[in-house]
Amino acid sequence: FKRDHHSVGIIGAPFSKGQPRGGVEKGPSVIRSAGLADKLKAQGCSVKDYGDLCFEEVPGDEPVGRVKRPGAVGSANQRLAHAVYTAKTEGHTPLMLGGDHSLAIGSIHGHAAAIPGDLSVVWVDAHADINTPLTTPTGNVHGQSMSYLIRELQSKIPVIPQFSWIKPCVSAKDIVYIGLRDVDPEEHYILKYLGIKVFSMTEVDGLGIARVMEETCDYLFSHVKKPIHLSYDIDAIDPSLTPATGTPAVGGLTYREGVYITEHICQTGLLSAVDLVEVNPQRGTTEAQVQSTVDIAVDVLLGCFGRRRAGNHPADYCLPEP
Ligand code: 6HN
Ligand code: MN
Ligand code: MN
Ligand code: MN
Repeated sequence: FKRDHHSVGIIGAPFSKGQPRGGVEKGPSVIRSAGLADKLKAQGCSVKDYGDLCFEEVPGDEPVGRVKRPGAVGSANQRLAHAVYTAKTEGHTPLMLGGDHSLAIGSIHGHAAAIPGDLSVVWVDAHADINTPLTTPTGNVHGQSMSYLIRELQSKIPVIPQFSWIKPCVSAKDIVYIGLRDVDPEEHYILKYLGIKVFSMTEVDGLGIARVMEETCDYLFSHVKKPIHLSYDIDAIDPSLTPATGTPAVGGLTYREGVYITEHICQTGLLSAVDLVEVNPQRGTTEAQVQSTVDIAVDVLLGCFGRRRAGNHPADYCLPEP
């Protein structure tokens, strides 16, 4: 196992229009304020902060079919795709701070465009976010992100002019879900129909997180070792720990399971881009609830970029001589 040195390219994406609740656009600022960049540097990462993206207002942004705010979602993701592409081609590991999970469309799209072959996706979430525009029960794009990206699903996706720039870039066999526990019936059908690998909370309970991560890597590495895109929805973790999020679901990952996933993926040496989404400081009822959510989000990210609970030291450390 390698543990490589990362240069992290932080991209803030203060965007909330993939769902109806205000506040999730404040995710980048609360995660930054918790000291993310300094903590990454303290553990030996280089950090380039690209700042927050600026998203345009889209007037008269009427739904297309059931899909809400297609103009805002389409243009924000196109901008994000470009930013992730740039960070990646400049040699950084893009870290996208959301914002809602519709942003995975642009993040994965930009990542895929910047690397020569295909990537694999590890999607850590209570939800599958794989509704098509025709199955979505809510019209919210944060519950549909994966459907636009999966090659095998394209015949089921109607034309949405604001999304016409999106080229499907992920194969169903290169996706692993971890933490699912709130999946719509149509989504469950899609996961089965495409044969997508899923470790729901039932598998986390039955196998334990160590087996789940071993099997995740065995599965993804069975052919070629592709760069990993980790898309981490904070609602994967139990809402008793991370309550400040828009669509909490009981029965989630413990803190230790949530961090173990990141430690394991980090030590593969294949982590190539990360999303951390759905932190919403307006959804906690107390300041302590918001703080807990943000602190855990930061710990998840530190785990992605080399922090080990056993401790760390610089590769060139020498004991002081008396
Ligand atoms: N998320 N399945 C529901 C929907 O609206 O399609 C919930 C989606 C939640 C999305 O948490 O990123
Ligand atoms: Mn999600
Ligand atoms: Mn490519
Ligand atoms: Mn979710």
